[in-house]
Amino acid sequence: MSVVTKSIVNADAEARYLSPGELDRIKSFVSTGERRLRIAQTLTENRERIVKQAGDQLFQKRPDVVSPGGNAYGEEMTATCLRDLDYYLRLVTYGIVAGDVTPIEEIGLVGVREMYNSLGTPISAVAEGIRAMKNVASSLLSAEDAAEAGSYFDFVIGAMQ
Ligand SMILES: CCC1=C(C)/C(=C/C2=NC(=C\c3[nH]c(/C=C4\NC(=O)[C@H](C)[C@H]4CC)c(C)c3CCC(=O)O)/C(CCC(=O)O)=C2C)NC1=O
Repeated sequence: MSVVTKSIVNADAEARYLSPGELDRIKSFVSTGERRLRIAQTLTENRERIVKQAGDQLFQKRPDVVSPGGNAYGEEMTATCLRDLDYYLRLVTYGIVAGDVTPIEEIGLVGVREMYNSLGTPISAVAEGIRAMKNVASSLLSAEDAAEAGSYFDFVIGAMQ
């Protein structure tokens, strides 16, 4: 939920007007809107390149995951691994547009450790892949935009530590 929807739900539950604090937060959400949309657009347009390059970097750093016995070994498993990176990039764009990490958390992080443990996927390597996506994405953005986008990638990485 964006801060707009959230504030309205909270205010209406108490049948009150939006408070000055809520209006301030909405003002900041609206004033950063153009920048957040620009970032989301760049990431969306470059999604294939970001995922591909991040995958290459990950498999260079962690050759074990694509070696025999590795969780992403074989064409099909490697493709599934890249698909997971693509999922997280998509969720990061949701967070950036909403100005809120809640969509990332609810769709992609609740129960994620248990899930990867049960699949035998090394979560540290997934985090490494997200870190690589952050670096590739940053190279496509201005420093200011990269810092904004970076905080959402960091949120995902943090949940996988
Ligand atoms: C949008 C929210 C969402 C997420 C996050 C998600 C993840 C997800 N990744 C999966 C599998 C997988 N995930 C990976 C990923 C990797 N293995 C590695 O060694 C690498 C480190 C890493 C890539 C970075 C692999 C290889 C599998 C297949 C594992 C298997 O079938 O044994 C599965 C099991 C079912 C399937 O194969 O599709 C799920 C549910 N699904 C979702 O709907």
